[in-house]
Amino acid sequence: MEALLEGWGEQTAVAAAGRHVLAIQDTSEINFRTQPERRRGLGEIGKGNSHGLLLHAMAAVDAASDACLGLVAGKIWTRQGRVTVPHDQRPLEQKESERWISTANRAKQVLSAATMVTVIDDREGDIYAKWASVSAANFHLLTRSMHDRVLADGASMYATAASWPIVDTATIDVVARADRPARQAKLVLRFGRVTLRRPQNASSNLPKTVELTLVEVVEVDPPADVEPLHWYLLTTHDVNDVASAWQIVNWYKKRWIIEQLFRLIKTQGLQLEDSRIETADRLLKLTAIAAKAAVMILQLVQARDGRSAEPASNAFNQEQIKLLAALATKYEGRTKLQSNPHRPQTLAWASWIIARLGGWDGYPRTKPGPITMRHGLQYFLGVASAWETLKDV
Ligand SMILES: [Mn+2]
Repeated sequence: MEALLEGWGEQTAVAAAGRHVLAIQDTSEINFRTQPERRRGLGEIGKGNSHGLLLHAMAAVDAASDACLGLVAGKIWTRQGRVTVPHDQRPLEQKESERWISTANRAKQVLSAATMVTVIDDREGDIYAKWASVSAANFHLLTRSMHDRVLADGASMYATAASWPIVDTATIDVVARADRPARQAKLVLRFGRVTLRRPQNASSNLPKTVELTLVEVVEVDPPADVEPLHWYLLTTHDVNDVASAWQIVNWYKKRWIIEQLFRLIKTQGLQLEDSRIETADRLLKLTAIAAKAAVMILQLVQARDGRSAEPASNAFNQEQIKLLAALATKYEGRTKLQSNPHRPQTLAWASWIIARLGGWDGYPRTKPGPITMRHGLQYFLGVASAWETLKDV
């Protein structure tokens, strides 16, 4: 398991060199079917009414292009029984929330060749110990605030933000979700500096205060029955003007890429939750492999239009790239329309080949999706491992 998780970051470390990397982390519950007499070794998830495991993953994304560069680090576990000591009375290292900090710290090593890193977490990652201990030069944090906080001067953080002037407005398209239709939302923007006071339940080894930037975006005049958009984004980045405040909002919006990865693992590609493997130990390993495969699928789908200049090495090693080139000749069509239009050794070129292996006809009128890429990858990785084996015979 350790080796599988280590392996997540190997190619990512190389791909990250010289870039500003958004290191986006989140947790997803993987639900497996069990019966009371057959739990497959799996602990409780959700509200305790289902069984499965938890996948915490961090993905690296190029801040300028949105290209997914690979997985960075993470953790996969299943719960053993129920914890009886209340959350507040446990030291951080005994809480599951420790993962937000340890994964961010691991990113410092894996992404050491990046020019800048911004770790992005949803509200669960709003932990004082993280704000107080993780950031470093060119290593930033950006997290949506979980709850109001007391500032060093005793004031409420949210009330303080409300006293700042509105510096800009914008109208954005909000996509439809199960619980709400698509709409246009009018947003107002404020930002400023805040000095957080160490909460009472935080370790007294941590600094008494931490200074951060707070960017608030809030929807005005929302339609009736709709919960208005309201984000308080805390970050270690300096924000001195309206453009950099919107930049923070835009980086935070990239968080959906990790949600997309989880969808690829579960419902939109790999159907991991349908696995029939019987033991938790093997399901944990399968999940680590599925996460890596989901990243490759995402990279291939992202590259299919040929608009990026990303190299094939973001997803494949040198041996695999040689094999891709060998297979490519077999799939060159009789017509120009059916030939690989992308520069060799690019990710777009690899994407075209994998899609062909997955059953795509090569005509640009249809675009290969995640399922096609999954089939192509499965075939390709099978051939690659047979090739590896035969080489040494
Ligand atoms: Mn989350």
